Amino acid sequence: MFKTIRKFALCTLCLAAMSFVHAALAATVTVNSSADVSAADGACTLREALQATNTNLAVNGDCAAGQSVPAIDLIAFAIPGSGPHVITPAGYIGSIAESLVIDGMTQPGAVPNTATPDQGGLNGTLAIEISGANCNGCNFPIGFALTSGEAAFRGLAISHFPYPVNLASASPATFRIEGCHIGASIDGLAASGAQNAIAFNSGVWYIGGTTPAKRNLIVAASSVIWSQSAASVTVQGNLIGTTRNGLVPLPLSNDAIHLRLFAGGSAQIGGSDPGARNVIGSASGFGVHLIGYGADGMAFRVENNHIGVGADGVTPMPNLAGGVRWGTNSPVVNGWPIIGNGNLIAWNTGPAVVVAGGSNAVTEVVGNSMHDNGLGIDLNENGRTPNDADDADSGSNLLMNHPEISAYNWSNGQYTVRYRVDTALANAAYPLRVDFYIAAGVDDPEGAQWLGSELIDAGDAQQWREFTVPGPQGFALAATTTDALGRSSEFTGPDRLFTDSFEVP
Ligand SMILES: [Ca+2]
Ligand SMILES: [Ca+2]
Ligand SMILES: [Ca+2]
Ligand SMILES: [Ca+2]
Repeated sequence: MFKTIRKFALCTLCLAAMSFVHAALAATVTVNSSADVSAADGACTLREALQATNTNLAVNGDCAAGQSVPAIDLIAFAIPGSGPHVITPAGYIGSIAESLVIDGMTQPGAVPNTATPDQGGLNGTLAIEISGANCNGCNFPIGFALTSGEAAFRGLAISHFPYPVNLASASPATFRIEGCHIGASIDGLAASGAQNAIAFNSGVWYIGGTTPAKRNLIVAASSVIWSQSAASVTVQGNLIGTTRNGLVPLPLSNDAIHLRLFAGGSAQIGGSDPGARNVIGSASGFGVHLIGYGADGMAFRVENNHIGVGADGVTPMPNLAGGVRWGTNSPVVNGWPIIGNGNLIAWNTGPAVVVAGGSNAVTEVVGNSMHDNGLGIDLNENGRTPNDADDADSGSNLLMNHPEISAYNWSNGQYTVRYRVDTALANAAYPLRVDFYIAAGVDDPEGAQWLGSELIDAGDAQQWREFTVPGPQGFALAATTTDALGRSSEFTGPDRLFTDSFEVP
């Protein structure tokens, strides 16, 4: 019998690394007052500093002039006295008109986070808060009017605004949110009144990053990140729906990350870098909800996150509707979305992963660790879908049949599994890949620990076969089928009959 153990390569289809050329920082305009006035009073306020960097003129004799693009101006902070310093504008401060970094970490007393996602929550200290508590009718403190270059918020707590970071206009510019508390208190212990913390309908967005100093804490009442656009979105290293320790839920009433992306849009949530992991929990909707229209399938990735579980990988932080949902009615071109490469998806009330929207909805779901969700993988969003003879049915991921395991045993450190996939050649793209996992439990047939995989070539279609794979003794197994065009099945099982003996059908 032909048999191949195929090593699972983490990050088989990573996005090409993106790189950006940074212009040198140009003029630095230093804010030395937490007041909100614009007057020749010897103090440079944030309102005046924004004017100085936008107009590239000195303001009131108090704030130095910025420089013109392509220079990227810096607004720094040196407010006297002990912090934290709260800037409480009485009205909208203004819009960023050209490239600019507003960096709260420059304020004495601010300490950047040094904890990696593996080490847990955030350990830094912010020193600058922009609060909307006195800003009647303000949706956000500072808008974005730039149409090129980049704008960044760094090391800021933005609180008491309904939409703290908001881009309503069309812009191809780049936007970075790094080391901030968005919609969270400056101490990182409470939500602070945001509806949607970060909302945009265009642009190239980097929310967080793979270095500790870039990790954000982001909470909201509705969705943390919301877009309906052709934006490009990279979300890495953040704590979403939790306090700064990554363990205490701060509930959301909608999806935590809700991205309805049109052709040209992309989403990278997490990534193969260990520093890319997000913690995503506490949503009444899904942890990550991606909806694609005419999407580039290579441009949707959810990898290496904790979804429904805290930063420690243990503490439940469930998303009620489920972990991740991919939905589309439009054909996906150029590859297919991937939900895999080490996500831990646990404790969600609904399924760990939903693929919905008919036969155009294609998503590879491989290499995750799942347990204690309402269901593992749900194709067609209708609960467990049984296999059908020859796999002629259609629907999300073509309702790919899962492997039928007739028997398995364990000896000498490995499992021997007798199984087949009842999928006729005409009804899938061969070769099929079958992935085996330690199941979360005999009654919980979600793949909790990936063991190995093999390919079934066209010549072996629908035949019973044996596969041997190393693994720890005494567990039930789970398995999925994935065809050569990325269409994954639901999980095999549960089957309690053969957990401790090998029986030939
Ligand atoms: Ca002044
Ligand atoms: Ca400028
Ligand atoms: Ca189903
Ligand atoms: Ca089927």
